[in-house]
Amino acid sequence: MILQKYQGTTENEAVEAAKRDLGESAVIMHRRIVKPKGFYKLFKKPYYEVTAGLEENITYKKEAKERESVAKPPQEESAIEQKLNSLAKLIEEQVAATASSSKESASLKNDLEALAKEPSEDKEKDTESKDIQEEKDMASEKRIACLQLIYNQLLASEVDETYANELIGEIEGSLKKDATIDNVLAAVYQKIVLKLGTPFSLEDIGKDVKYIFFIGPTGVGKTTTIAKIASLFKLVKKTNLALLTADTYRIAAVEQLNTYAGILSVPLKVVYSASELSDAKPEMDGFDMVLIDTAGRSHKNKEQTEDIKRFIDAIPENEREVFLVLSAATKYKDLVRIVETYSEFTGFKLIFTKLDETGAIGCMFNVRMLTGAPLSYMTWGQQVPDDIGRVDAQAIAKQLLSGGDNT
Ligand SMILES: Nc1nc2c(ncn2[C@@H]2O[C@H](COP(=O)(O)OP(=O)(O)OP(=O)(O)O)[C@@H](O)[C@H]2O)c(=O)[nH]1
Ligand SMILES: [Mg+2]
Repeated sequence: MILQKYQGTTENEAVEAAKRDLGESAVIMHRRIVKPKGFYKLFKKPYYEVTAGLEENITYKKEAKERESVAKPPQEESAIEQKLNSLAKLIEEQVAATASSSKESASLKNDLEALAKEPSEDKEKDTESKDIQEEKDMASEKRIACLQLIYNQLLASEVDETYANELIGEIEGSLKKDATIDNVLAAVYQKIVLKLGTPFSLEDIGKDVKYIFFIGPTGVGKTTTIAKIASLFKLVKKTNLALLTADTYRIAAVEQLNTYAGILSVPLKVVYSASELSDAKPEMDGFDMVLIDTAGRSHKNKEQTEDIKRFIDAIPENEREVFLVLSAATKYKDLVRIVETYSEFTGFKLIFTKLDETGAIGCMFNVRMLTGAPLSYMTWGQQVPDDIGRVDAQAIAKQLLSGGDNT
């Protein structure tokens, strides 16, 4: 893992500097404003600093020699805020308990061995090397106990065993022998943030992309999420947008979106088939963004998913973006089947809804790992437009390490 700090007079400038140096795959791990201290603060303005990370298997343009000098975790990551402090404390206590019991048994073992052995000249030397060995064993025992506890926390957050094992395995292989508990925690935290990746935002879409599909199972919150996103873009960013619905299976569904369209003063177009959607394109010429609602479909019904595919294919790939909306409260086993079905016919970005209904958000990490699809938005309630935000990888990582339900 590569970690590097970048500064700028604005946050954007610092992020740009990171991307210039590490490339587009760089993930922003930490952002802060640095206020100059002491006498110089009178003359210097605060500046922005971002810590950017990059997985080592992604090509980094700097020389390997330079890379070595930056591949250190930043200091502030060793204290990952209050939530992790309690975990660190717990680990310390449990590690201490393990260590003292193993020390007792180790000294008993030593005593027995000493009794069994003939006295010799090398006895002093022997005890010395035994002490060193004992210290080494203790250090590795500490690391193992610490990783075991972190592993348990991840499982409690409902991170899938496969991914928890993979994560811990990668950390175990990269830790220095003298790593402290803080180092281990910071390394796991950073790894999770990197694996979650940079969340996607509609603000990042290319200029050709205009049609935004929202697809997913029934009742996950597709229409509500469209209303939230439409409000943000229309009211805050003043985007010239239109709503379009292909969900004509229930009268109430059109009415639901129509209500939001009325409140926001944006047009709503209803289409009954994929060909009607293609035909509606010229009408959409004047708009910068068209949010498309689709009917909730059972992933088990092939005919229904075919229908969604036809709608998506009615818009050329370079003009569209697809969001797969999933409820964080759905069982992971079901989520696997759902994403498998949709992956068969389209690429997508992930939106997770109903975070207010579950304390264990491991499914977000699992689905991200399973599909490789970028995370984007998450919602945590029924209020339009308040209960939505871009996924915050740092916050998710902290919550995963805090073991769910205690948020
Ligand atoms: N608790 C909670 N409820 C939500 C959230 N998002 C949506 N809902 C509720 O979930 C229910 C279904 O929301 P819809 O937006 O109609 O879901 P949909 O995916 O469009 O449903 P279909 O069109 O029937 O497939 C509504 O009662 C919403 O208020 C959320 O983040 N948290
Ligand atoms: Mg709906």
